[in-house]
Amino acid sequence: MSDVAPHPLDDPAVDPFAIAAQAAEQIARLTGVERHDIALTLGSGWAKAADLIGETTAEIPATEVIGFSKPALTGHVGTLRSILTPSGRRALVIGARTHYYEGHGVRRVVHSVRTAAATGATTMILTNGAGGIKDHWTPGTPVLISDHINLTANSPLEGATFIDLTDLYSARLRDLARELDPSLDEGVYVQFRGPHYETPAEVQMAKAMGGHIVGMSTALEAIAARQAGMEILGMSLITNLAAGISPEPLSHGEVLQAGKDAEPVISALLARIVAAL
Ligand code: 8IG
Repeated sequence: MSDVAPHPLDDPAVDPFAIAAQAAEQIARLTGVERHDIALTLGSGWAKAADLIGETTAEIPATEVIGFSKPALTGHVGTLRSILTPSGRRALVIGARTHYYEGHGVRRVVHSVRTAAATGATTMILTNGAGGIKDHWTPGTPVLISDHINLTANSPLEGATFIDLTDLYSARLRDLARELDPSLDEGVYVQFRGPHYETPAEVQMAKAMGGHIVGMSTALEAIAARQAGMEILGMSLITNLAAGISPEPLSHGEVLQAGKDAEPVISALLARIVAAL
């Protein structure tokens, strides 16, 4: 479509960190907040947290900021919110996630994380809705991500950029979350490309590899967040048992409903975590 403007991140000659820096400047101007301290990406089931972590002082459509793409899914809000927390910290809430399965490349997937880092955020909270491999995780269970297995066969790092991923998901932040809710379980997140859900055989493969959670986001974002030097907290809302773990087939409608039902509880939990950071 020749009437669509080319996306800046699609030009290999463009430095993605320069675009992220420009995006951060635009956010500072549009929100009137010079620097943010914490950033949160709210995935399916987590959006209500934005209303609970503090006072929203500005909300802007993500498409007004350079490098952000139009949301692929309705129900994915597509805004950036600046929130003042009760402890006086500035949180940037990213309600606009670009998924790898959209096929626009990894640069666009991790642009929000790089932008968050460029706004000054040193903590990155990544949330998602996902499938559970542990059969006692009923739909609506929030779990901490302890580590990940990246099955996308891709990386946000370009060239010979070697980044250590030991303790990628901060043990300190997981401990802090568990202090607030000792019942929180944790598991290894396996990112598949999607957008199809896994076959039961693929879920068994993920389990045999040491995985506990299956999803379509977060791992690539976490790598970019680590590259940017941020401390990362990852949380999944288990909205369904992964294919074949329960005898029932997966339904997108049920996934959405489980997310809706759990939303008030997990959003309140996330708000308490942010308050304790
Ligand atoms: I919500 O079962 C949600 N997202 N890969 N598998 C994968 N992603 C998911 C699933 C799931 N449920």
